[in-house]
Amino acid sequence: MIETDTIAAPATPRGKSALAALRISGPAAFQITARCIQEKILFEKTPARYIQLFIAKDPITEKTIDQITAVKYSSPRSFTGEDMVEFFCHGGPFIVNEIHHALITAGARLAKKGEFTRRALLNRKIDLMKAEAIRGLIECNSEAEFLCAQKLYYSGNFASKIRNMREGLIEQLAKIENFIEFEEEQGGIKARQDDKEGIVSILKQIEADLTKREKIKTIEKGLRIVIAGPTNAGKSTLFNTIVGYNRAIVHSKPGTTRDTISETVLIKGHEVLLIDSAGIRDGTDDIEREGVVRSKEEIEKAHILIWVTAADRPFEEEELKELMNFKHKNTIYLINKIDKSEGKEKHFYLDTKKIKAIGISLKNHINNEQLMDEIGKRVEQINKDIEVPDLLLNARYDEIGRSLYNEIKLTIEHWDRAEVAANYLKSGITKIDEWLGKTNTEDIINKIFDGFCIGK
Ligand SMILES: Nc1nc2c(ncn2[C@@H]2O[C@H](COP(=O)(O)OP(=O)(O)OP(=O)(O)O)[C@@H](O)[C@H]2O)c(=O)[nH]1
Ligand SMILES: [Mg+2]
Repeated sequence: MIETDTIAAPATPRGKSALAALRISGPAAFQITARCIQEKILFEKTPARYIQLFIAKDPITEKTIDQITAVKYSSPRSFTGEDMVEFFCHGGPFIVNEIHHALITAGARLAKKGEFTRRALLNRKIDLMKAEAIRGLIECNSEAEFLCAQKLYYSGNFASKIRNMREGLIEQLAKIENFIEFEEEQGGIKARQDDKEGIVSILKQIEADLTKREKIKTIEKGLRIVIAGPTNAGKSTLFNTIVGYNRAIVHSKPGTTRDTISETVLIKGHEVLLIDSAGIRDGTDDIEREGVVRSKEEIEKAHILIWVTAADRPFEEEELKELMNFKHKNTIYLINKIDKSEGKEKHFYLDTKKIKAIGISLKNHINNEQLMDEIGKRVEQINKDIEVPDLLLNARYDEIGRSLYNEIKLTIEHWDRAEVAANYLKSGITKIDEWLGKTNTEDIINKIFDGFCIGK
């Protein structure tokens, strides 16, 4: 499909930065740009894919806007497949606005969300799956999402992998249908067991991917690191140390923190939600008891738990009970306030339970670095343990994979009733068609592009 209008938009987010980029695409991209450049002839003569310095100006008032670099891409050798120009200017929002305004004044129109990529799709520069991969790359917040998006992006012809699976299912369907015809002549419908193997192996393939996906999903919204422990142990002090400012109230009175407090922090390049919680003890009032309930809920949801206890106080019964409850968790045990006492009894007790604790003084900065290293290592380990699925590389594929799995499972379960099995299998094939964008095409495309930003 050939678009007749020419679109323009900033390609970098609004805000102050060293550089900002803008893009223009469409049949009039070169003429419109030429009107916004002082060195019009030089621009027209500059070959495609050749970077050149220019002065951008307003096409009506001739006012100088900024010194820029611009690169032309001639159709079809561009991202959209149309004539395109990319500009780089100084990264001030005012300058970006002025250049954008100049392009609009000269005849371009403001691009809609994801319109450049949509044009690339319409012009067959990319397929639906590449468009989804681009969205994935832009949106990923975690290593897991990044690796999935990358796999999709670099898979070459990812759709052919899905088509192979579709063919596998069609083959099975043909077998069942043959069988129905053949058996009906003889008056009975009972599929043979040995024909089932092919479809069972497809089911297993999807199942393995769904398991990998589950793991990814648990950390997709970011890792949760929860600081918990008895009251007055130094939990809020630790929380403040990690976030880098006095976010939580620290006080010598036990029971200071009553609600959970959270902040996003970057640990070894990974975004992590750090949560401070109310000290665990038999609360003295309803509010404190509610706080303790919340702490326990947070402990349940934690990917990494940091248990803080104070060296100068013995273990309370409530704390020991809790310690045993979460032994299975990924836990870092801290014995804080070693400036006051060595906490020998606590170390000894934990040793008997084969638990290694770090002695620390948040006040005197003893072993703070060792602790930060340990947290970093655990965050990296969780990210390393992730296995990238073969096919279920984003939320849409996950959803389709799940329905496909159910249809194939039902097919297998009803294998002996060939007609019923054939119906389930047909509905599985419909799911694959949806995956490939053969059905509900417009809906799928709209869903993908809804998540894009303007200028992409
Ligand atoms: N001596 C010493 N005092 C500390 C250390 N770390 C924290 N404190 C003090 O211990 C008291 C309690 O600290 P918080 O960080 O509020 O403890 P918390 O575990 O959050 O307490 P709750 O919110 O009441 O459960 C404060 O007076 C801190 O200054 C330490 O390493 N050594
Ligand atoms: Mg506190």
